[in-house]
Amino acid sequence: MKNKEVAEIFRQIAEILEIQEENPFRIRAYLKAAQNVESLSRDVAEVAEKDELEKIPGVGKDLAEKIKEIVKTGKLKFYEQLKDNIPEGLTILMSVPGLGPKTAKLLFDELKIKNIEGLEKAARAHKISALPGIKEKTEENILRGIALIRKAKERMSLAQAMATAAEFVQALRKLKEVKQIEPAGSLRRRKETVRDIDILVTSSQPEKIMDVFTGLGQVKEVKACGPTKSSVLTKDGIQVDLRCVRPKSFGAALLYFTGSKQHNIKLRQLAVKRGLKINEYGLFRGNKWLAGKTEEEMFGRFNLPYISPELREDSGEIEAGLKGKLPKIIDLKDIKGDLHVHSKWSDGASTIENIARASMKMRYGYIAICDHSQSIKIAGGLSIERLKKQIDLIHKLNKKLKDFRVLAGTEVDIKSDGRLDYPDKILKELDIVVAAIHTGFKQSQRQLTQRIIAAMENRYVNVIAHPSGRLIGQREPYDLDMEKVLKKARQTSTFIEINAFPERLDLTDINCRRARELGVKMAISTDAHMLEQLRLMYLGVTVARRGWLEKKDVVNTLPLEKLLQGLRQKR
Ligand code: DGT
Ligand code: CA
Repeated sequence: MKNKEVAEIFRQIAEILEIQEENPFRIRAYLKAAQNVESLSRDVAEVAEKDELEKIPGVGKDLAEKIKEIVKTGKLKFYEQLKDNIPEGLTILMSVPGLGPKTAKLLFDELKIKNIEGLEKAARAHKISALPGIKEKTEENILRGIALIRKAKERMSLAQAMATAAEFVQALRKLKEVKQIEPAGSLRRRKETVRDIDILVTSSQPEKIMDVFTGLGQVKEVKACGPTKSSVLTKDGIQVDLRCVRPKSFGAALLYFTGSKQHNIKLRQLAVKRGLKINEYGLFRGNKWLAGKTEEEMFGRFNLPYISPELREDSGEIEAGLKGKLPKIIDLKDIKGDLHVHSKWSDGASTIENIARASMKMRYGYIAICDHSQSIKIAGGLSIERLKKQIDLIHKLNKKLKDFRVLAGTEVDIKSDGRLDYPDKILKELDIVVAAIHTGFKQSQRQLTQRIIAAMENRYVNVIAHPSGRLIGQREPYDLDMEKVLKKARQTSTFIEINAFPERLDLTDINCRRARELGVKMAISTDAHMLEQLRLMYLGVTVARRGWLEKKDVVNTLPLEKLLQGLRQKR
């Protein structure tokens, strides 16, 4: 997949343009295109081949040409030229999250810092805050940014892991020697980030499989090759381990290599208590083989029901299973609609009608159009007049559609003082109001928490979108008292969003679980800016599953009428 490569180049361009004090709209265009290319579920090369690049939001003629060039040559002349104009050390400094291009330039010029190590040293020695105009907090931010990059280098996003694993599984599944094949590890548990990809196959002819595996086109380096385990590095630098066991041990191996390690340890303790031995080959009493073919069979031997991989974190799932108290976690097919989608009216790519038709094909019953509000100009926020027009259009469209409803909504900005970006008299006209913070991330915990609470106190606000504001690997969550926010959500009957965008996944799994304990209802939404992104719903559902959520905890599992009741209950 070239998607990451393209996104990376576009991000770098944006940074260089920023240092050159270029037009912010132009900079934003690159960032936006980067994000959208990265989130495609298809390979961007394939999109280019079909000549459909311009369907990607934020990608016009110019960027489409640039993507084509990257896909074809692996490089971009425009970017190379830009880079030639600025020293490499400066590019490195600019890649640190939280370190703006201007400060980077200052550090490069004044302190002659040229790499991450130098930057870290200078920050620790407080040489940076000694410079005029630099706040003490900057050093803290830099160190956090460095930690973030190091972490991001070690772990990839779940979406990327799933895409990479799928390529390998697809290639290997075709072999007649492969009996069963299943990705395991943190990927199968759907953790939000994944260190390496573990794949399990069963076969009685492992050599052939390992040969094919290590010879696949996406492999750059073979780290180990043997009949039971091989490891490779892909061209993207991702490690993939393939393990081969006999069919008889498939369940035992799948259980073992899915983990988590802590979950395995708990199971082993249970086994020991019963005088049994458990490993990746099976469950044994002495040398007698008791089980191993399927996971169900393995769990059954411990009087446990099947525990979904997403729950296997040793966070109470085994205890709950023994008591018969495991939740019946939500499933993708429970979802009846998407409550946060952008159209062409703001910064999305599609017309409202096309979004509606695509949603109907997904067997949804409704979809909420939530474009940006007026002050988010950079994302084409709607003036009150335009929003009124949009509402009219949606009402007309609904008359045409059968058994489906487009909800008129907004993603209204919560301003830095907690006020909303639209007056109540227009919010009142909407079916659903989603509110979110887009600026002022550096406010104090008290201020940020208060802003969100103020928004929830508004009787028209139904959902708080991407509540923590984090971008995985790029931006830490802002400083929020999440406990307070969740309690207020419960008290005001405001729903909390689980944003399914790959780098957001926000609310996080852990907070979902806490929200559920507190009786808060959640909405799983894609925040889609193009039709294809409606498919990201599955990622949001994985977060919900890891957060132990059931169908009843998620409002967009409700049929239309019930959902509408839920939306009106605050008014
Ligand atoms: P990751 O790769 O850091 O995202 O997380 P995992 O969970 O995929 O970890 P990994 O790849 O090191 O190992 C895969 C699974 O193998 C892990 O989830 C559980 C199992 N495993 C690995 N090492 C041990 C161990 O020392 N003891 C036990 N009981 N299980 C282990
Ligand atoms: Ca792993």
